[in-house]
Amino acid sequence: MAQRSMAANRSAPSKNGEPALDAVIVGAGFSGLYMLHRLRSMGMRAQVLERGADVGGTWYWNRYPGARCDLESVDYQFSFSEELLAEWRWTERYASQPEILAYLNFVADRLDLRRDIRFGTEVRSASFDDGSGLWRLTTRSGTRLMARFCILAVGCLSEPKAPEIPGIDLFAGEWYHTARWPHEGVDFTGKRVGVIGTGSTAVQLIPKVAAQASRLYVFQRTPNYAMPAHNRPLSEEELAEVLAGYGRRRRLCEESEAGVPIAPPTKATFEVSEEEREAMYEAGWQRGGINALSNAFTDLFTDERANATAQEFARRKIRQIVKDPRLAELLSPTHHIGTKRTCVEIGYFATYNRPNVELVDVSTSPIREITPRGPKTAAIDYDVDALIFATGFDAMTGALLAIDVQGSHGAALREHWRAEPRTYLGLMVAGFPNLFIVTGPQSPSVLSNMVVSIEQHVDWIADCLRFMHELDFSRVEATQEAEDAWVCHVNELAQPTLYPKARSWYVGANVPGKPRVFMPYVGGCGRYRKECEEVAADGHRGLVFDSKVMLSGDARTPRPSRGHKPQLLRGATTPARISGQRIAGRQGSAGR
Ligand code: NA7
Repeated sequence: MAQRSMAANRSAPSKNGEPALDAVIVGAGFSGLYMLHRLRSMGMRAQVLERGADVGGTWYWNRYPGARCDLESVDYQFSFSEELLAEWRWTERYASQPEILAYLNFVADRLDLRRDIRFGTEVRSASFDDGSGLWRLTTRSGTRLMARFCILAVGCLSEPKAPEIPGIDLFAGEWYHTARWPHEGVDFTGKRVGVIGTGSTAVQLIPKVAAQASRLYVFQRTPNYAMPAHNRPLSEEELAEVLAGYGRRRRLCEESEAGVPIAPPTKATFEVSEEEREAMYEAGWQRGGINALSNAFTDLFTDERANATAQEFARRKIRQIVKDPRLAELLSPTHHIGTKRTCVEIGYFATYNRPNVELVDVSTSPIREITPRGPKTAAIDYDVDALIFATGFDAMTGALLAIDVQGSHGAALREHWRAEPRTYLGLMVAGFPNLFIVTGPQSPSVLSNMVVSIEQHVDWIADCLRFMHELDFSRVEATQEAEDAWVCHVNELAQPTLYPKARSWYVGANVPGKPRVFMPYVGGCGRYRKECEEVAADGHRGLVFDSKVMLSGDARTPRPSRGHKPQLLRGATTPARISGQRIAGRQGSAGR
């Protein structure tokens, strides 16, 4: 007899007679691809809706010159499949955008994911129908879909933010936003180019454009800290060694703060002598990477005086690289290091030694408008042929709120989040049944290695759906109490740190009118993972299934299997030759 799959359990017909999907996933980046694979492997009928013309998410859109991951490539990949790990070869310590995009295409092909992805499909609205218990989605082109579960895998940095400068429509030259870069590339040879912004994106882009342009004006409002990448090719031997110990390496990532295999610091800044401190910072600088300095001491994110020592070290490095002391001063940040996203650079500061590059300080004299000739400050009219906006994103909530999401009884997510984003575990929202968010606000998300966090979120969601299937539930929702307690917990963790003090996109400061609240969970990947596992092991505490409120230690809830990691349903589809076997080897983590 054929085994019953999860799909057979609860598929309900939609009004037009089409069977509703079990799940619709919005977004085909790392999150959406793995979510689709997990759900399919459990026998669910799932479909991904993706606004881009192909897979990749952030790596599909951000094709600007110099785009590269700021985490080591061997850690910025999926770990759930031994075959994927064994077959893919990273060529550099920090993978470039084309290589990461090629990797995601490889994953999509290898897992045969494309047949369940609708490309060029932008979701406009998603609303929960209390009567049928289904989500109804509409797309920009008017397509309608129904699904039992709606999973938003839209990414944290996917809603580009234009600068609030009037006049761009009048500009006579060509202009680009880095997050919507032309696929055919742009040749700036011999052109006068203006770059607005000096965040991570601009730090990667500027050296590349400077090498082509006849003249490059960099309009800087706030300088940023940038650590050396020390990028280099990866040898076959090095890759083989990493792969041989990958399970252990990944476990370190999962248990770490930031999702990278770095041991946490053990000493406070002033526990060591000045010489020892200097030596530790120097060693970090020589290793390079985003955590070069910020992982040196335990108190760098809580003690302003401690943080100042790392700041001063970084500023000294800038003074050593940039020959003109006036420029070095302008390029020297003053905010608490790490509280705005630290950049990773390849020749960024040295670019300012080039004769064709001019740094324009717009901190005191902002760009007032874009004229047909270019940016205009109070003092100067700049003449450029091309303008590049490296002005970032409406981060963490922008892409979620771009969709008109309505939960039970028409409750609007935009309203629910008017004062601040509110979630349970960053995964669910009270009043929005059967809705999940991958790497949502109040999860470690942007403070962590996104791929490590994505795997954990997707696994948690898939396990929750498995749990529902086993108990024949069709509806799940976070309770208001659970959400309130989580928001409180997240805020309490962030409050004693220096993070909320910065004018960063972490607090929404880059978007006028956005609530000023620190959005990520600062407790670290390891602690967060434990909290999620405890919730699941405790009968999914804080969730309501159908009308049954799950309480801590609820006796009527069957205890999940050890580690609460489900086996594949017999009879469910498993993509050819991909075992889904996780190699990290954590207790109870096999069998996917
Ligand atoms: P960011 O980090 O938000 O940087 C945007 C930059 O644009 C930043 O330097 C802003 O200055 C600047 N900006 C924005 N509006 C203006 C105006 N009107 N005038 C001058 N300068 C302006 O975005 P990125 O794309 O670099 O990086 C985002 C993340 O993507 C990154 O952290 C990685 O995780 C990947 P401000 O600092 O606001 O003064």
